[in-house]
Amino acid sequence: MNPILPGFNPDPSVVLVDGAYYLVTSTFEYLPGMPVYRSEDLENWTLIGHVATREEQIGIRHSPTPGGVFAPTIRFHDGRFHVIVSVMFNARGCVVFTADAPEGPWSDGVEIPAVNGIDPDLAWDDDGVAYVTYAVMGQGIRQLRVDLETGEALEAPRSLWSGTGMHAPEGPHLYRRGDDWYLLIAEGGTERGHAVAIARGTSPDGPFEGFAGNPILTARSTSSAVQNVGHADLVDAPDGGTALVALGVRPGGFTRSFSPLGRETFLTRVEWIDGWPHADPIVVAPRAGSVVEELDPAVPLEQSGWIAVRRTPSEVASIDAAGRVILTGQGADLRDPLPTFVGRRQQHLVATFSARVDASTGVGGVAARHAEAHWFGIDAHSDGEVTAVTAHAALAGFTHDWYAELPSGEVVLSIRSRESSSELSNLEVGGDRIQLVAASAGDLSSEVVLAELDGRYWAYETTESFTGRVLGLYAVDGTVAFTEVTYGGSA
Ligand code: 6LW
Repeated sequence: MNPILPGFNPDPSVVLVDGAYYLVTSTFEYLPGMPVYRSEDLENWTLIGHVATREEQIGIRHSPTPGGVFAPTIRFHDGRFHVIVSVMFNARGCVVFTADAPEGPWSDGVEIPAVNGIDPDLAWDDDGVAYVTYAVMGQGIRQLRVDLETGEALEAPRSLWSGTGMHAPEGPHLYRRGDDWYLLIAEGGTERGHAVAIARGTSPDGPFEGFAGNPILTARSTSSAVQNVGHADLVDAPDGGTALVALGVRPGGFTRSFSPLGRETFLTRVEWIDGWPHADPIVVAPRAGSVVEELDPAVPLEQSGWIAVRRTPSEVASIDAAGRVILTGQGADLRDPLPTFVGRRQQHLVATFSARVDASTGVGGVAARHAEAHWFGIDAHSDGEVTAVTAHAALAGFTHDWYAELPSGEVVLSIRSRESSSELSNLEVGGDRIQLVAASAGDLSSEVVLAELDGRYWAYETTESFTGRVLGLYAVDGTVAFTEVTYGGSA
């Protein structure tokens, strides 16, 4: 099964504790931040909590897209789980959180002001001294010893390795194996050139010597269905071998290709030969069949993977006694940095998201968000006479609307996407194809397709965000009630 965590889940970091694996990923401008997934076999994962359940832990209220939570590392030391992260375009900077249990609660976090870079890693030497290894654009991989209780640096940052000479060495992780220390990094940039490289030394502070066989993993210049492979972490596999988790995208297209879901988490195996790791190429193997998931109002939105922009889902939405999701608009749409929007990751290349909407006291509907300048949606407003339905597409500062009228009353609003052909002879050159659809709830045969969109323009490659597509509910004005909130997907 690959991806193991479909939908945007980049920069995976994983730790093995007492026979269970715990994995965290980047969440940028969304809350709750840093989902913690648990698995016993590295293939089947369950969301068990989040590191940042309170906005104050990461302070992203004013961090512009694509800032926020970049690339956390999860480790276990002295009976406690640790997650270290850089919160970008934000005063908190590098923060280390701790918890007794991986599902939380996680601490408020200790800032480490001396780390002025991205992708911090945590490792400890035999004396229990903590090493933070991180990346600074243009300066390679750097490191310093830190007092994790106070966040104070125990020395000035040192240069550790600048990789094999490729662009953007980043995403470092440091491991001890026997008498050796290994420094794993990503390089080449988190686009099609991405790659994983490794170096070895006899102590955690180096010197490190690069492996002559680097990169140990990349998909660049291949026809692999998973591209951008990089930003990896190593862990002992259940069978005693070594496994590697990495980010990758599943682009649709011919030579130019586009990834609506963003960077997902994939798994592969590693063999050690003469003291160096060799990773198997990542093979895409989506779960067979299709899923239909209807929102269960009895489960808090956060626990079923719902997220919101710079606020927690429970700050944006409530569930009323009848089990309806209630959103109250503030006069702003998804262009706003604090939109009234709650959503969930699109996890399949073929997906449908729909809700039954009572817009008799407000304006709201369903939307797909990538960023403030990249989203599309369809909303409704009913008065006693008609239900006015408007589809919107926002693309890099341009917006376009389509309008239809249905009989007054509740409507079912849907977003449907399907893969486009990857043949050059076909005019559908990549990305996916999207329909924005409305129907009267009492008469689904009244269905109107208001807009058909070319999904190349709402993809990881074209939007300003580091995330992927998030499908959800929004309100612009007044109070809007949603029922039958349903996600369906395949592949
Ligand atoms: C992350 C960097 C990268 O900090 O993209 O994949 C950045 N690589 O390592 C955001 O995910």
